Amino acid sequence: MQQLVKQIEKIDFQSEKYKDAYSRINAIVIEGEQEAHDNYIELTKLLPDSKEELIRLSKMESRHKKGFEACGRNLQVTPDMQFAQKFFLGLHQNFQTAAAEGKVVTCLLIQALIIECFAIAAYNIYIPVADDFARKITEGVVKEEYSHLNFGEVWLQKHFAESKAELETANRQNLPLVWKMLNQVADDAQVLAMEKEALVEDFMIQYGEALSHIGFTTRDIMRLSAYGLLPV
Ligand code: PL3
Ligand code: FE2
Ligand code: FE2
Repeated sequence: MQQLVKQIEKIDFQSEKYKDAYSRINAIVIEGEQEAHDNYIELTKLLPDSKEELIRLSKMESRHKKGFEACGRNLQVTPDMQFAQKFFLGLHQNFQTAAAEGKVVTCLLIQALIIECFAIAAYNIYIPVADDFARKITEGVVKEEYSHLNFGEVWLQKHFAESKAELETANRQNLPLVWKMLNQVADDAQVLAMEKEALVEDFMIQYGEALSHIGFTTRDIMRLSAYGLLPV
């Protein structure tokens, strides 16, 4: 705690170094919220029974995007959207391919589990070191992200037996991308006083808990988590 207080005292939100790092992190979050919006809309085609709920989730994502755009404006930062689109390309393409093949389980794993857990970890670690304006926005956003994660958990739990094999394959294909993304963002996150170790830890806790809610055993979760460390 004392360490955190010292760290926050040192953060100069107006320094060129902070604003430069923020231009990429802010863009990643804006792009992530936009893609999350698009992915929930795409999912309405695969899950017509959940159409209304998915539209409700997609509207929240649009609001999150607007909130983070305001955070960038508040610091007079222009988000580097080109960088952010490249950052998400791997997960984006895997989602698109799965959606085209009607693989709803893979789509849910990518969006509702992996991306939402990534967002929850990042936002939780960001909140204590954010500027006052961004902290309030991020606190509101992260609460809603838990409900998106929950949507995926509930559906996958209900269909666990027939989804298990596809979940394993989708995890194997997509979890390594998360580590690649974390490594790409680590230096910029550090400038914002967000530790890579804390991001990894929070992500693994969220993701592991999600897998356990769906029905995987501890043994399965260890194995699935280890796949993240192997090259795709
Ligand atoms: C889904 O609702 C949102 C998807 C957003 C994904 C965000 C990933 C963030 C990784 C970057 C770590 C720094 C976060 C800083 C927070 C402003
Ligand atoms: Fe969101
Ligand atoms: Fe979300």
